[in-house]
Amino acid sequence: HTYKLIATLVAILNCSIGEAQNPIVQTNYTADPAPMVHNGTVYLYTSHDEDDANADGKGFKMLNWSLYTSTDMVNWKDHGIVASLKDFSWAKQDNGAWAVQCIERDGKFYLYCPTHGGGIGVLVSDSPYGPFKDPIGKRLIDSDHIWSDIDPTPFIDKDGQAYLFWGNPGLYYVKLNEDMTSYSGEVKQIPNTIESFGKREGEKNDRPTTYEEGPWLYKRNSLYYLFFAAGPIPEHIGYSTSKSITGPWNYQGVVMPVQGGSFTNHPGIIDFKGKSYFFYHNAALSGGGGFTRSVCVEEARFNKDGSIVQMNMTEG
Ligand code: FUB
Repeated sequence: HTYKLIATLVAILNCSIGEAQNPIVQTNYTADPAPMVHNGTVYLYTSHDEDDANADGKGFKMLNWSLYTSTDMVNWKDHGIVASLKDFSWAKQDNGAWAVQCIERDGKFYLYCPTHGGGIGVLVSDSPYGPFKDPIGKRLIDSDHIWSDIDPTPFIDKDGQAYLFWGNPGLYYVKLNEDMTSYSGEVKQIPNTIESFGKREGEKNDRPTTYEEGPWLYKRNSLYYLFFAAGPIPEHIGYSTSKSITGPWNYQGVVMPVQGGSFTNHPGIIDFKGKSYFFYHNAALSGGGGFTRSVCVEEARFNKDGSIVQMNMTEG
């Protein structure tokens, strides 16, 4: 009887304090979750799909980026818009404020921002809440494949070397300098091989592998993980692992299958207070769709061999 009682109490506690409500944000359309853990708080930066995105038939309508925080993964505080295309003097307002990611280095917070069709910029602040300012006054990534320059994901390796990965359909990276606002060397491309990203099924186009977009770098024990949005469209989430941040990457399979009514999905993963959490987006809010999305989260579980347990989207 005692064991049964304890088991019941644990189950109740798990329900009441262990699970977030999906979608996390119920008052705005949000997408492209970019969680960051800093000093016991989860800072969740998101894209913001405008309410009237479906009105003119032009697709994505995204002008700025939002921030939500939590200290318990249950209650989330809305900090509103923390950065926008207007923060870049060189960006056009009809560029897209697509998937951002923030990283801390030496007490400063660097927000890598794609301006779809206009290159990738970086904003800096002394605080994760902003205000964020453009320290260089120009694009950080200004390549000759500018339409590919989306979904930047920064990562600082154990030797202190910082990297920025990004791209659709190619996956590119640079070595960031210590200032985090410039880089050294050439833009490199990760070879888009079937061994690295799995064979693409279905769609007849020039993409040989499942890699689509939305890379997210993560390290667990000594293994590097590259999560990504995978094709064919509608997207699922796949992942690859490597012993080194620059590869070679080995395709491992599906993290989250196609679900949720949005033709895109976008991964973000963190460790927080002894658990791992996998963020993604779908179309679960009322009025939701491919251009009016909602950020959600699941607890992520790993097997002893480092593989991740496949997840389904949950509601409520
Ligand atoms: O939100 C706009 C784009 O859709 C993102 O950059 C992609 O990752 C996809 O989620």
